[in-house]
Amino acid sequence: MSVVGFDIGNENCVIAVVKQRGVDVLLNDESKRETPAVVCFGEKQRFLGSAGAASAVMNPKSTIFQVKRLIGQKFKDPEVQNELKMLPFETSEGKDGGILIHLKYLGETHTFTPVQISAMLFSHLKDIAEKNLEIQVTDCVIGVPSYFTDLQRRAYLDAATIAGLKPLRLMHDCAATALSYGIYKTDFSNAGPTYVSFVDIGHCDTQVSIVSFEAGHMRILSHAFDSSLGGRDFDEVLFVYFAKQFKELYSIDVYSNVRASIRLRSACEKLKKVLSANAEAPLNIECLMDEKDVRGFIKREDFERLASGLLERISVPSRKALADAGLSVGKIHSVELVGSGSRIPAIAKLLSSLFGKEPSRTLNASECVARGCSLQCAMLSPVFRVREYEVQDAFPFSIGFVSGGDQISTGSNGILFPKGQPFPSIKVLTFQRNNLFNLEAFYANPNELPAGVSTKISSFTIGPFQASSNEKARIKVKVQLNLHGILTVESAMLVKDHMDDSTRRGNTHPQMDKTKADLDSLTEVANGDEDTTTVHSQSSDATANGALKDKANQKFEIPVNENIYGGMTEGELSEAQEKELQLAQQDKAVEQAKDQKNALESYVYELRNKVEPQMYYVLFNTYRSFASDTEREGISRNLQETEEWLYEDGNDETENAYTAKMQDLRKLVDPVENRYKDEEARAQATRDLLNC
Ligand code: ATP
Ligand code: K
Ligand code: MG
Repeated sequence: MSVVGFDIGNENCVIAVVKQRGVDVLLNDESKRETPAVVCFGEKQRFLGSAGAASAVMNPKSTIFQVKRLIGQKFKDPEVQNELKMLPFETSEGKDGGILIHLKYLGETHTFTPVQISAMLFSHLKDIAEKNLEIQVTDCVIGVPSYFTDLQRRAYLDAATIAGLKPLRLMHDCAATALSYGIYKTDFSNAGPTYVSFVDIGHCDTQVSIVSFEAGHMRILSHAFDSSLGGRDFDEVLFVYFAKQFKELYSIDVYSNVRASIRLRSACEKLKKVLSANAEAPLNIECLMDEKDVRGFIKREDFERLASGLLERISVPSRKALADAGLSVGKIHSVELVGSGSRIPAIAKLLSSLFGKEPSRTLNASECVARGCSLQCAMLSPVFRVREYEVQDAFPFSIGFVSGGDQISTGSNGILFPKGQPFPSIKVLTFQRNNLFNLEAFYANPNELPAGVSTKISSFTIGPFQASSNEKARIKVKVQLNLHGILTVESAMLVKDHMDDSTRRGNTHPQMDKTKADLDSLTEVANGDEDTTTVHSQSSDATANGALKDKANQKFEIPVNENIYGGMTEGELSEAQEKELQLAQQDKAVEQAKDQKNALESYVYELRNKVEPQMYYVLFNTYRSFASDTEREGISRNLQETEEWLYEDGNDETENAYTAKMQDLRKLVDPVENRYKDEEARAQATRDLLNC
């Protein structure tokens, strides 16, 4: 069984696997440790990962990248609209308010959701892993940004399902990073916790977490982020600068030309990287637009000046993470800088002045998320033994519940799971109802969310059920913030006991006056203080007040219906699986045809250049008797024809067509070759006999 961790970034993906001796990062087909997050629809097949990146400029409108920005998002969200403006492919609004991507492929217009495109990427990564490990890969842990909403997390799981993966956990990027940092460290002091700040700057986002380490366990104290601040924003600063300059110098408007924009953007990204190691750097692009070659140049200090606003913004989530953790800068033992976007020297400088200490680069900046995910996968896997280590993550958003207009709470503003809640976590709500009812989950504080994100999560219909008399029934609803950070209703139970209902009423939670009539108690069953991996085994009897321990109680499971605002139905999911299978088969057919064509070409080549002189010899000289005149003519003619066919009609054919041609040729050549080989063997045997 596989224990694989995936970091699926906006720009780069990394696959790590736990082996007996430690964690390995897997190489892709190009022997690279990072695989570009690109899906390109070529003329006849899809190109995924590295191949996709290589084909991007050729197919600007059918190359999908940064799909992680779009997955589980609403088309109308203004932030999403900004995002879409920067992307060269065509999009529209889906039925569920999500995004649809339109592109031309195989002579038709195709429509895909971001979930489907992500699934293509996931399945490419799965293929890479399987090729490396030579086993089927299903169980895995996938990194997600801490700011992912319920819908985005569900969308990731859907994409994984379509790709044939089974994530044991969606793990917050920084939690994964912290795990890969903490699990091997044995030098934490016994005097108390060691606090470390992890700053991850990727291509599109910045995430900061404060983590408390003690021997044998780590606890996330806070997650903060800027979901729209990453390496690409620094590219954009350069892009705008040079676009303006080229307009003045060369009278070209790159904004009006998709291909030119893509090329300039990618040149700016390269330039930015050069500036990380050099004080100045040139930018030259041949034939950028209107057949004009362009030349530019920038100094690092000018770049830093252009980017000063972005640099300033990095300090915001850093400060917030500290404040949420309730720690002052002085308490931070070290600042660990990760994510390749952090390689800009000015970023380290800024963090250094903010935290009052030089940031460290203890971890491999581009691999730590995947490594941490693979470790978590090993810890969750029933077949793998890892050292005892406890991971306690915290959820970054407050979650509230309402039922029939009444807020349900533990006391503060309708919040059931407060921000910072360790998870997974289960809470049991008890209601007195005589009829089917609704529960509505929502993010309780819009300020905690990335801009533009809806506060709606999902709604649950509890029931129908049959109360015994005219009395209201007592319903226990078990709500879970699960290991993925997704909210679910795990179960709803109708509880019947012989105690008089009036004795129960005294139990009402004092702070829940607003819902007194409906909700008589709230019980926390488990939270992240428990080993995160053992929560699943919590039995439903494990309530804190022990009320349910009474064996006289009878419990009846009642139906729960979940309504997600967006997302895929079961039917849509299997349809997408079907479609992905078709597309993958199409790709495979094209690949196999290519392989078979290559094989035929080399065979023809071999006969012509290596074997033919020999064949000639075989056919026409010493071994004349091995081939008849007809055979000789037949082979020559067929060789000639096949060669011509390969250059013309057979340039682009199916696997079968190439195989058939190969067989035709072999049918003629093999008998002659066999006779020749037999004779050779006989001659050798005779020689051997004479020698001894
Ligand atoms: P995200 O975390 O947003 O999903 P990601 O994980 O794919 O994205 P990373 O691979 O961590 O992102 O970082 C990619 C970013 O790092 C790109 O913007 C890239 O240009 C930038 N980058 C890579 N090398 C350097 C460098 N030497 N100097 C500056 N920036 C760099
Ligand atoms: K990455
Ligand atoms: Mg990343």
